[in-house]
Amino acid sequence: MERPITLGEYIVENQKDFAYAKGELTALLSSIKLAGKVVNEKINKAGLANIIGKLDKENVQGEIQAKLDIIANDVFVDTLRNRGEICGLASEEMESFISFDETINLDSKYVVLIDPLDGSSNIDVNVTVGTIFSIYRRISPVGSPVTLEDFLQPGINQIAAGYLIYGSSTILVYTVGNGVNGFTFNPGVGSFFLSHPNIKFPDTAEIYSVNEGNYEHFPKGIKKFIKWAQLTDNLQNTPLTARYTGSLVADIHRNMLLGGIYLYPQGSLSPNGKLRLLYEANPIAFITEQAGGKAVDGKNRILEILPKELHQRSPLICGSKKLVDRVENFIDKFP
Ligand code: AHM
Ligand code: MG
Repeated sequence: MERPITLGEYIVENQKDFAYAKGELTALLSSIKLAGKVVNEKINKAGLANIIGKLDKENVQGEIQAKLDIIANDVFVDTLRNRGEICGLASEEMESFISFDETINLDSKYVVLIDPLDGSSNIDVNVTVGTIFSIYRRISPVGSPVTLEDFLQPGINQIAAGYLIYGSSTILVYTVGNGVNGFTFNPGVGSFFLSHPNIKFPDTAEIYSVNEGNYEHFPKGIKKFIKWAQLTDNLQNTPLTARYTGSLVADIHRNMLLGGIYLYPQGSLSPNGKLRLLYEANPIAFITEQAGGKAVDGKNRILEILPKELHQRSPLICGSKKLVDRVENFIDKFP
């Protein structure tokens, strides 16, 4: 039997494949791994530690924050600040970005964008949640405080992106632009082990994931796609299977392993969709493309959208290429 490879070993062994083959990025991924372990531990104990439930506070987008949202945000911010590999961070949970200029981190080249706890409305009912991250090279000169433009980069500039999925197992999935790999956490040993090498969307694509409660508010092309998915003369000759958890990471992870499509389109209830371009759509689009899939907003490739603000929303249609192509055809035909 082959010796299992830990995430730490894998990162070091594959350093040469990184776009910027320096130890800094390796160290940064290790810090994300460390923060992920801490958050994982807190999620596992949430029901015991009285940290489920909501706070009286709203985040910058007017959404009620759960206690674990804030805890997860603090864990990632503190870990990444203390370890010194990045010069700035922006989070879905914080109004503005942070510049780590009070520390030595100004010499770093990288910024991180993060959704520390995605799908947090699922926490109280013990359903899977996730953390989503992406890493960019700063645009402003090294040695100066970071600026907004360091964060408002199109997704094609991502150096790395990934997610942690806190499900029946905890898995860290990431890409540095040469494929996607997944590592399952062994809590007994305290390490992540390579369990899903070179993830690719399978040829079969049998699942669609969308909040169908919003059906009446969707554009015509999306409605046509959903009806087509339910017919027996679609690509599969059998209706597609509907699966939707309300946790983006869970829906994306399943669809990437089994073949399928995730849709959060724009509609009359949410004219720009719901998901955040920088913290959710871009990293998921990078991973999806690296796994052989496709991610669009209905008109444009997600990774080519030029962001204008930190908390910008975007529709997201992403998954197996042939299903995303099919949605685009319906949108063209039924504008
Ligand atoms: P969050 O970042 O506030 O958790 O919101 C994002 C989540 C996604 O994980 C999920 O796909 C989507 O919102 C579900 O939204 P809805 O409940 O409108 O279907
Ligand atoms: Mg989120």
